[in-house]
Amino acid sequence: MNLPDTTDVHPAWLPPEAFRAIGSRRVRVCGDDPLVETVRREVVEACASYGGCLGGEDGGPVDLVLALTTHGPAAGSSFGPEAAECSGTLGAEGFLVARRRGVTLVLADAGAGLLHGLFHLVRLGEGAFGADRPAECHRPAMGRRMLDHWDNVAVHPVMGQVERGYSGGSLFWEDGALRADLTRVRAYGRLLAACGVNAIAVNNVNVHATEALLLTDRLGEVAALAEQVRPYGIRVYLSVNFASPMVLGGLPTADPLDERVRQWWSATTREVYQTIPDFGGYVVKADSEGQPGPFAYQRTHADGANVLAEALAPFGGVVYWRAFVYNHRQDWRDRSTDRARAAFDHFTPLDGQFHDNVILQVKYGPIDFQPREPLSPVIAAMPATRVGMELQVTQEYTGHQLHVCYLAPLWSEVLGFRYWGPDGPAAAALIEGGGLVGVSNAGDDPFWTGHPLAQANLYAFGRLAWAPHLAPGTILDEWIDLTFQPATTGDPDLLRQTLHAMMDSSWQTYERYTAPLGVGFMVRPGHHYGPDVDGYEYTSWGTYHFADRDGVGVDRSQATGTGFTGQYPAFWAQRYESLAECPDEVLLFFHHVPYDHVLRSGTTVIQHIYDTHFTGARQAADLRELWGRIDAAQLVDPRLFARVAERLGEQVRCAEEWRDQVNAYFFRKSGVPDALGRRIY
Ligand code: GCW
Repeated sequence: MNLPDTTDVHPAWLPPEAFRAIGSRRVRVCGDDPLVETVRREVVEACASYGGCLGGEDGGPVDLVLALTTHGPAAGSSFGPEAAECSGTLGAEGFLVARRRGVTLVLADAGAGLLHGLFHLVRLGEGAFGADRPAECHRPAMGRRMLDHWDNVAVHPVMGQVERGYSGGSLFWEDGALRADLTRVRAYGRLLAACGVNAIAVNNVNVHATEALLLTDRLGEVAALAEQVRPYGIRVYLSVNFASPMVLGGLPTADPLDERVRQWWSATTREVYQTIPDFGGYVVKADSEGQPGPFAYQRTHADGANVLAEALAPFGGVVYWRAFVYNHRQDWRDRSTDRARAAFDHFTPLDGQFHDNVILQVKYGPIDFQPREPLSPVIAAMPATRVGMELQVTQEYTGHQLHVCYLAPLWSEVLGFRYWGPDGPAAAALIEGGGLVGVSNAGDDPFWTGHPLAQANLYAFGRLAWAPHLAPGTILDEWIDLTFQPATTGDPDLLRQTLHAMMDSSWQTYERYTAPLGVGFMVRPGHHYGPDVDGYEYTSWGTYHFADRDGVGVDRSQATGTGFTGQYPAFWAQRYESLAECPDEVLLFFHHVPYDHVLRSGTTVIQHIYDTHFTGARQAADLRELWGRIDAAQLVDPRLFARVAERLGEQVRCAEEWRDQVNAYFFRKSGVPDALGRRIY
């Protein structure tokens, strides 16, 4: 099988030129494994373009050897003790890179590792073939690095083909049917493997009637998708409806403790594995936003998750059970219910009750993927449970891929957060067992992600899941180097500087012109784009800011509020509780304060709101200016240039709208004028 040919589609971070360094070498690939075959194919293709050659396993001089350690004697012995010592310790996906006496070596214990090693060489480019390199071992920090697709098979009347999708239609389905041509799915798998992702859940966690059938009648479609991504070491998962035994099996109940239900899940799962032997497992959104779940039978979420886990266990599958459980039918007058508390209250009493092959999938913040939230306390509170963290790559709350918002700095902060203070472990270490899950931002758009610069978010998600300590700027450099090869740019330095200037702090810019100080949710209800300060204030969704003439924010203290601060380990419980010590950026998440409250930064809350909104909107306009510099030098593909330019126009407009609505709202509430006398409507 050849590499995917998707000529009308932007190649993202794998343009053919990225393979120039490898493709111009004499290469040997050693090992027998389907993924080693993929490596071979990649090398053959690269050599066909750039004049190199793939040699046999013996004889002849070579510049590059890619070998499984099982073939080590032929390959690695001359690379010294480091290479020899690594053999057998690299694991399923790790690899070693070294260079000595003009030969570059990549060693891996398994095919997936060799493939990751190949893509590492792609990142290194000519750098892999220069001076000697001491042996360097790379292993992923987390074994599970998954993207969830909120794709519907049938177009949903409100949510469309892809729920919260801003990149066109689904890569998998079109108008109710699996796409006839799945070439692009294969190309997607290749891109994902090249940034480190190794799993995809193919359908929406809100499992509607048509999509429920993927588990049974339409399983062949899932198998077809699995076939496309398998050569890139990617396993396929399915979101399933908790009520499947009723909806699909005709049983009168979905009670997880009912024997018939147990048997139904076992038999159904057995069939899944007969069709897709390397199937990954299930993703479940239960008792959440109207989805069915174990509460209907007075059972716990551990009971619910375990019945699926038992069915999957004989085949090595896992169930990702989402912790996004809260009352979405709350009475806004009810001040005792706090959505932020919900996941902790529901799940921590169940710690230790989940089977080993259950992963509790927890959104990084306690509410819902806002541009700024404190970390979910659940991640630190369930030591006897495998916990995974969920990030949102798709920009539901960060500008719908119409705005530039490079999310690696946010994710990096999240992964580095230390629940027990500076001497405790980082959040990344707490999720090693459950891994990282991202809601994908990819679709059938020719640029994959709607906004071409949003490709960097997809790339960064994979890289951070593999290596959470990587600096966002380093990841951005990798993405720039791969995506914008010298052949496609006139002045690479100008391009690099400009993209850094635009993207490095674009998340903070977005934060400045939207909801202030961690209060969140001032978006338009429903689609969640653009400002509507009171849009959710008197609704059932549990996302309020409580602004009145005197102040704003949610009192979640233990002393006088909902007590949410008490869900954190002491180090942060104390800091969040204390008005004086609470970090400014999340102040309104934890406290209701008067407008003249002085922040740690020295300004008052009201002045901070005005200042950040004026600054943020101006910075959005600066982005457009910066992009204009690129045009002058004609550095990038004109279609890409135009797409970015058009979206920057919308970002500037929308940022001004945010600025004016938020400032006007708080001026009218508070009556406090802007100290700098700027125009507020
Ligand atoms: O943020 C909310 C979204 C819903 C989504 C839900 C979830 C798939 O607005 O569209 O549903 O989160 O994570 O389940």
